[in-house]
Amino acid sequence: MKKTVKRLLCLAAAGVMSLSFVGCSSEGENGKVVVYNWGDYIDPEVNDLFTQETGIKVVYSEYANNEEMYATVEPGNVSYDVLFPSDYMVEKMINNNMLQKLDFSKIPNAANIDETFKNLPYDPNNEYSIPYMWGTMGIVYNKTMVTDPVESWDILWDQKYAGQIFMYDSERDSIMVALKKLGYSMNTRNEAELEQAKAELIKQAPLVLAYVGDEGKNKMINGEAALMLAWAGDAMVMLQENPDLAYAIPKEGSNWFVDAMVMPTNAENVEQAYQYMNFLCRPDIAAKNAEYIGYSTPISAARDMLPEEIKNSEVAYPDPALLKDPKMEMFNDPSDVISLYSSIWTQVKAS
Ligand code: N2P
Repeated sequence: MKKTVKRLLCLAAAGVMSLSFVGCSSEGENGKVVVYNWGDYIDPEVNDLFTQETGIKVVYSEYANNEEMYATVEPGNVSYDVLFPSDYMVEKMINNNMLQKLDFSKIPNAANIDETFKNLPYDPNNEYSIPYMWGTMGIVYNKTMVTDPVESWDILWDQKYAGQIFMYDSERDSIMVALKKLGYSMNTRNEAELEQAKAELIKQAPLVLAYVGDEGKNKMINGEAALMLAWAGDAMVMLQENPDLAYAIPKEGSNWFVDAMVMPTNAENVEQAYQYMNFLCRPDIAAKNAEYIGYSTPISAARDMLPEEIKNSEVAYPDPALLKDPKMEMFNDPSDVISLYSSIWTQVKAS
C-alpha cells in the first residue's frame, strides 16, 4: 500500500478512535488537554509524542468545517481547551467573547511564526490566536479526464463535466467560488450579489457528483471524478498519490486562509493547553505535522526541514506575491448577513 493511502486510512482510524475517547475521564499523569480540530489535520504520532514528553493525555475529536465546530462550541455546554478555527471564524469568536487572550510567555515557540502570518485582520494584534497551517483554495483536476485548460472557475459549471465534479460541503468555500466566478468579493454583504451567487450554485448542483468532506481526497486519487474544489493541502496529498492530478488557482482569484489555534473562554485545562500549543509551534513538530497532513506551515524553520519536493512546491508554498494579489482574499466575518449565507447554503444543498 502506498504511503498516502495508508496515511489516510490511519487518519480515519484515528478519527474513530478519538471519538470513543470523548467523555472518558482518564487522564495522563499531568492531566489532559481537550482538543477539537478539523478532520485529517494532525499527524496522530504528534499527539502521542506530546503525551510521552509531557504526561498530558490528549482527548482529541474532529469536525468537518468551521460551522460545525461553531455549532458544537457555541452553546457552551461542552468545554474544549484548544480549537483550530479559520481566520473569519477566529474573528467571529473574538467578537462573541468566546475566546481568551493568550499569555504568550507560556508559548515561547510562537516566536517561530513568520511575519507574513502576524497582524492579520482577524486578530490584528495577535492576542487570541496562533497560526497553525495556511493555504490557498483551487481546483484539483485529473489531466486524463480534463482536456480543457483549468484557468477559470467556469469549468466547474461546464456541462461536459456533469457528474464528474466534487465540491466541498462547506458554506463559505462554496459561496466563495460562485462569488469569485461572478467577479465579486468573497466577503460581500450585498444581497443582490449573494442572490446571484445562490442562483449560480443552484445551477451548478445537477453537475456536482457530491459535496464531499475529507473522503473526497481518496475519491479523486481513485479517479472517481474529474474536478474537485480543493484546499492546497489536500491537493498536496492527492498529487503525491496520483500523478495524473494537478492543481490550479483560477484567474478570477480565490481564497487564502489561515487556520489558527485558540483557547475558548470556558477552557478547563489552561496550562495543558498552553503546553500543547507550544508543542505544535516547535519547528521539528510543525514540520512532521505539515509533511503528514500536506498543509503549509507558517513557521519557516519548519518548512526548511521538509523534503525538497514539499518545501519547494508551488502548490503548498506559492510565490508570496500571490497572497498580496487583491484577487486573493482572506475571509472575514459577515456576521451582519450571516443568516443570508447560511440560508443560501441550505437552499443549494436542498436543490
Ligand atoms: C483538513 C482541513 C483543512 C482546513 N481536512 C482548511 N481550512
